[in-house]
Parts: sequence; structure tokens; C-alpha cells
Amino acid sequence: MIELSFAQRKALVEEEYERLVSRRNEPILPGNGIFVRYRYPILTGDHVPPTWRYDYNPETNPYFMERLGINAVFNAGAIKFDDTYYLMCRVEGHDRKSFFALAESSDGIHFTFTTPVLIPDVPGETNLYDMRLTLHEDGWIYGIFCAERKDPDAPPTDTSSAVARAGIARSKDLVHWERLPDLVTPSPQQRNVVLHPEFVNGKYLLYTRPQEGFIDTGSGAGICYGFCDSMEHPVVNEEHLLDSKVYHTIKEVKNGAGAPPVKTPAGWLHVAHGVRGTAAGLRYVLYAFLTDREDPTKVIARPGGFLIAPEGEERVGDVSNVVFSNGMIADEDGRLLIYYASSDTRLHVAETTIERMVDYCLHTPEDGLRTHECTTQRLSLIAHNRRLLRSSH
Ligand code: M1P
Repeated sequence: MIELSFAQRKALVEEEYERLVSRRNEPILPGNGIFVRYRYPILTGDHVPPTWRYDYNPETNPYFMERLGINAVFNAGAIKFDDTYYLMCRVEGHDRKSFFALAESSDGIHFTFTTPVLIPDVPGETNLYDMRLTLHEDGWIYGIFCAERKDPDAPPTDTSSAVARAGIARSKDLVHWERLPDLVTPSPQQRNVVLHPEFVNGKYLLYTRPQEGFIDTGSGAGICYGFCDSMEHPVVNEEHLLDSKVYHTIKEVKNGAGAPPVKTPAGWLHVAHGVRGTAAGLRYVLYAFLTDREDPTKVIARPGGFLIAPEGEERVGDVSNVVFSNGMIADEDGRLLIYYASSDTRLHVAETTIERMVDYCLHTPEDGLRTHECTTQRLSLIAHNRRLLRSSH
């Protein structure tokens, strides 16, 4: 074994970290015209500062060993204010517990971690993750996240069943959080709950995803919405279906809301995740849809198929064949950044514009649902292009 001193190891670890966080990322062109990917993930476990992982005291850590390792950085909520881009990342330690950590950027592409975030505790909770950040017109920044606990009804031999609820906290600075009561809905379990940024008819509008089991949604039919009067007493009495799961589509097993929707001239843009079953397990992809500007409970455009699916190294990780998003940021000039994680392991960005996403939503054909319909769509595209090409010669 090569013997390195405490000082040598520390220098190597810090050098490696500095090299990684100062690396410039680059867009991969030409992309598909809808968005561009970037060459490298924007945040990984290796981007977590060494001081969060190592004990820096040679007395108590003579080998400069990692004391609290990081397994993954993924599913991040996103928000921009005062010209700074913030990500509230899901960071998972070697101990399988997730915690939230803030990362900052001046360009939306290159991020560095600033601090882990301690959410006020609720006894019994074992794991918190996947925070959606909403800057609401009431003036608060809300963080809605999955708060998981051991299933109290599971038999003693069952050490894996869990119950998922929607935890809620609010903040003015992203660092100090006031915990509010968990969301109450008719559904026994909730994950992927998102707060709409504006009042609708004077009420808070929440997107929910009713589910009966921890993984299986059971009879939960898809992304729902419901209203509540107060975030201090958050009770949604009725959940109505907004976007259902559909047989033989990218969302045939389940779906869930992503980031808070972004207001565009054509309607509210949603980027959600859809899940289908395969012989290799579940496959998670991202898809988009638009809801009405005045009535966000009405879907007005459903482009067929996925927007982003795992590609290359994105396909492999702790939970392979997954892309998942719970954060996006729209710049004042129309640039749109979709932050997405791959395979529950690392975080990426897809860059596009509001204008492109509206075009995508309004002009991508809806899923034809059957081979015959989908082949007809493709044949008509080819015929249209042949006519164009003939007339231009
Ligand atoms: O492992 C993939 C994703 O699984 C869950 O999503 P859903 O609730 O739709 O099944 C979430 O736990 C998410 O964190 C995870 O990325």
C-alpha cells in the first residue's frame, strides 16, 4: 500500500476537488433543437467539499480518511433571486440518508455547494428528499418535500416498508426554515407534491400524486390538483385528476409533477416524470405539458412521448434508467434551465428557451396511442418533407 502522509493526502484530495469545481462545462451541439445537454454533470458526490466529508484534525484522523462519505447528489429544487441561481440538492450519504444542501451559481450552469440545510425535525421521520421550491406570490419561499417514515403498520419482520408524506417548510433566505404541518390529503401516501406559484381564485393550488403504497400508486390515477385555504393548516379535501397515467405510453405505470410550473405566454409549462415498466425494471423519463394561463387546472397541450430520457452514462447509477426533475429556472431573457438527475446518482442541466418549449408543446403531435396512428403521423411528416424538398429543387 502506498503510504501517504496526512498532509500529502489532504493536498491530493483538495487538488482533485479544486480541479473538478473549476472545470468549465460545455453544451453538446447540435442537440435536437428542443434543448441542449451539457457535457458533464453539474453536480456529483465529488463536488461536495472535502470539509463536509473529512475530519481535518491529524490527531483524530491521522490517515486523512473520509469520515462521512457522500453517495450521490441528485433531485434538486431550483430558484433564482438577486441574480443568483440556487439549487436545493438531495445529497445522500453512505448511510443512505438524504439531506438537503444548497448550491449556488452566477450562470445557472457552474454550481458550488455552500451549506447543508437543517430542516426542523418531526419525530419519527427517517428521510427527507426531493424538495420543490416555490417563490409564491404571498412572499414566502416554500419547500415541499417527501418526508418518509417507517410504516407503523408493517409487521416487525418488515424492515423496508415506509410511508411517504408531503412535508412543508417556508423560508425567506433558503437557509433558515420554518416547518409547517405536513399536507393532509385524502390519499394515504404522497410524493411529488408541488405548490403552484400564484393564488388561483384566492386559494393555494397544489399538485399531488395520490398513491396507496410506497412505490405502487395503486388506484392513484396520476398527477392531481387540489386547493387549500392556508399553508399553515394545509388540508386538501379533494384531489382532481390533471394528467392521468395512460396504457402503453411513457407514463403507463405512474407519473408525478416536477418543478413548479413556469408561466409562459401560451400557458403554464410543466415538466413531469413518467414511468413505465420494462423487463429491466422501471424506466423514468421526463415529459412536458401546458395548462391554461387563466385556469391552470385545464391541460391545453400534450406533446406525445418523452422530452428527456436517460442517455449514455445517465442510464447507469444506483437506480438505473431514470431521469427525474424537480427544479427549473426561467431567466428574464427567456432562457430556461431544466435541472434533472440521472439514475438517482448525479445532476445535469438541459438548456432551452420558453419560446422553444412552447413551440415543442404546441406542435409536437400527441401520442397516437397505437402503432397504426403513430406510423400515420410519421408517414405524413415524411410526405410533407418530400413535397417541400421537391418544390425547392
Ligand atoms: O428512483 C426514481 C425516483 O423514484 C421516486 O419517484 P416516484 O415517487 O414517482 O416513484 C422518487 O423517490 C424519486 O426520488 C426517485 O428519483
